[in-house]
Amino acid sequence: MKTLVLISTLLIIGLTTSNAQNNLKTRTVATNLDTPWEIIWGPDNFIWVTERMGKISRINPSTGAVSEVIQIADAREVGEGGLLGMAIDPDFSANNFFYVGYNYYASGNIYREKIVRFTYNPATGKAGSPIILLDNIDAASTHNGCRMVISPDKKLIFTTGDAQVTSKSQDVKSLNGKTLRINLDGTVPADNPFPGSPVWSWGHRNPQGLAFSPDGKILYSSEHGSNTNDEVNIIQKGRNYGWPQVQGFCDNSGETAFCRDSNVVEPIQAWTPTLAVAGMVFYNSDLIPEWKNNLLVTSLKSSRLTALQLNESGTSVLKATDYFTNVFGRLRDVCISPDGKVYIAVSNRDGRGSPRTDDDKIVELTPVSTNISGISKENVLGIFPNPGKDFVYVSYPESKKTEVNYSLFNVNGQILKTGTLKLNPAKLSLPTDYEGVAILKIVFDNQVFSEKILIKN
Ligand SMILES: [Ca+2]
Ligand SMILES: [Ca+2]
Repeated sequence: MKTLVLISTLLIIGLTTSNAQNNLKTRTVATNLDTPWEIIWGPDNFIWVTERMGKISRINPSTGAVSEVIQIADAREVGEGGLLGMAIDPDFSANNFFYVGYNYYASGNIYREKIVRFTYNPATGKAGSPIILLDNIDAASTHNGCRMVISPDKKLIFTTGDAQVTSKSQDVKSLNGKTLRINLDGTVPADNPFPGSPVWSWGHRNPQGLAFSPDGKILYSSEHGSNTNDEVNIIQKGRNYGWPQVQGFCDNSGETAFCRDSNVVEPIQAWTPTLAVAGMVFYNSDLIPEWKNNLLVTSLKSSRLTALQLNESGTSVLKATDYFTNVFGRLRDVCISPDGKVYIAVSNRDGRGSPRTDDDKIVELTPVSTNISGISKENVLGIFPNPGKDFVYVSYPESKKTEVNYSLFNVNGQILKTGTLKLNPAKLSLPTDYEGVAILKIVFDNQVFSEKILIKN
């Protein structure tokens, strides 16, 4: 009976998660982490990770080996607070600076948030020399925001939550419920909207995702809604995003007057029921073609990765597709390697999840080589003769020396045959019981290549 229940459960999970991730394969990179909050592909080609209890590590993406960089002595994990966001200086190779946001106890045991710069020592693999850039931001056991990015013009941009006092979000003198912007030395940029203030945008509830478009011109922010309306916003200088008067779009009678009078910016995407949206990235690689020009958004409660396909200018969402729903559990953050591999951080040990064996994990997502729809680069493979009968020759770029696996599909995506191509060019025998267009697909150098073959028998 137990087995039957398990099988049924697996079938249900299988059904609810089918299709969308069929083109992807997963690899566990690291295990036994505790609430990884920020993951970044570092300039040293390691994955840098913060864990909420105060630890920063570098993870070797090939071996999964975890090297501790620092345990921040005064970081305090309370509820959803602790060590949270991190950003690495764009001039890291010269100055070894990185930045973190975390919660701590100020004098009088008052829970606060601060932004601190550390210096990494490549010789020892450790970090130290903390310099406080901004501190005494109100904190609470929930709603601490604290996602962090560095803009192309080298400003540190980070989010704060309302720290459970909703009125702070509309108070431009408060640092809570805001997107904040400071110089990398902690001073306030001269072009901020309020002279001498880090406030860049306001009216936020608990934003925990930030990502720039590839050209650096659009800043996206994800934000936890209350019972309704998780949001993705485009952050503009000096603008009001509505909380707590407005949730999601300006779409009910209680909101319209405030939206008009306060020139509220509406989200580009809202979810009701809420997913608990967290970290996100802008995907612009060719490795996973279906994700090009998509925002990849992790979610905790809904335990999935959602791909938001954007219009060409990046200003609106055309389509939302869910991946890996309930496959790993709660997902906190996502990062991308320079060659387009995607990494997600599982967060089942955060006090709200159900830890599974080896949690928490970082998981790598890459394309499956043998699937029709993960395509791909064309006009790279040479096919001759084409149309072909009995066999064709396949040539591929000279950089490819060793043998490669191939799959041949019909136009419905069903496999006609699979095998290995050894020489370059290689002789490929064609099926004798099939006539029409077939699609040859091979993977090498972490890319998928495909070409049509017209089979004439
Ligand atoms: Ca809003
Ligand atoms: Ca609304």
